Amino acid sequence: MRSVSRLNKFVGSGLLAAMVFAFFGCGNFNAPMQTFASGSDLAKWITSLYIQITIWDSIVLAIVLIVLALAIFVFSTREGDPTEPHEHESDLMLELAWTIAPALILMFITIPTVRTIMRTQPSKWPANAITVQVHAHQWWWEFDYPGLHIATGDEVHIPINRVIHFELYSDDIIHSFWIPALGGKRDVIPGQVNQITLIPSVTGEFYGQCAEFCGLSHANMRFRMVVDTADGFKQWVAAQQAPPVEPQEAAAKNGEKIFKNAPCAICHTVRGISGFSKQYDYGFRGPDLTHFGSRGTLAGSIFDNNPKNLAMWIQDPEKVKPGARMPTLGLRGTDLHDLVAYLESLK
Ligand code: HEC
Ligand SMILES: [Cu+2]
Repeated sequence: MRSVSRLNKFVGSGLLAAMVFAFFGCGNFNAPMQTFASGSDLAKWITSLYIQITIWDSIVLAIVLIVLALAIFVFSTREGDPTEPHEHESDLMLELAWTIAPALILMFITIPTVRTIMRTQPSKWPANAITVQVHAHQWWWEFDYPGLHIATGDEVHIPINRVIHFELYSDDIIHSFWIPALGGKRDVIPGQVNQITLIPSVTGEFYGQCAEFCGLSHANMRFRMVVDTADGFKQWVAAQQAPPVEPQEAAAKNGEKIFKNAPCAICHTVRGISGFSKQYDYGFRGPDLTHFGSRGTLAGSIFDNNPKNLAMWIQDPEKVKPGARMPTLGLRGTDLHDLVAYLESLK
């Protein structure tokens, strides 16, 4: 029997169903980390390349499927067909065609690919670009604005329609800097400074993620990138440059004392209260907490920043984030409560 066997039919329809499901999965355009949002020039170039290649691939797929269908349903020998299929020794035209056609298709794919690679690796950027130094740590991101004297952890603000130049440093092992909606990704390598330059074109909050396996909490190494309006960015910069807020309530005041006397101050900077000298950085330095209360998330952006999560974090960092490089310091009860009140007051 030449008819399609039952097993083949079963496998075939299974594959078809899987493809349909996968296709619907791609349709969720509200996902915070999807790459089709194209929130910057860089992301647009990459998405456009992706679409071009997908179009060429789809044309090839369609041609192959049509030829395959013709071979199976039109040109195959039927049962009881007396004529033998005729043999082709060689056919010059056919051979030329299937040599030249793939070469052309490869050319259509190669030229835009190489052009996009060159475009996304500029060696020059305008003098008024905003430089952000990104330091990757196991397992959190530090953002320094050398021109603005600001340092944050896990959260980076940039203004819309300005050239943003990220310099990528690693303080330990290889990480990869990736903000799916704004383009990327680029390796962050110890001893080498890589860079990414982009112009954000929409405001909003976007999630970034380390995209290179870097140890136990690799999957917990996220960050938030907030694209502000020009005015919003100015306000944010002014607020971050301001000295830390003086605690007002009794609990927060007591919390400040605890912070100064506990080992927290060895690893964390709160400007004017505790300083961390990069000279003594042995790999366990923690994020700058000067304006910690103004941030939306904590610990590699895996928890929302609220008193409950903060208390949970300080009580036992390892328990909620495997391998976390912040020690458990045995704080509980009123001490913990007051310390949390202090940190959250640092708006
Ligand atoms: C040995 C150094 C060290 C000490 C001591 C330390 N921390 Fe940390 N802390 C870290 C590191 C490293 C991180 C980042 C961990 C991560 O996200 O994986 C961190 C993260 C944090 C965060 C989250 C910040 C953010 O933006 O994500 C807070 C808040 C914090 N620590 C508060 C404290 C407090 C309060 C104390 C004192 C009770 C303390 N830390 C003691 C190293 C330390
Ligand atoms: Cu990493």
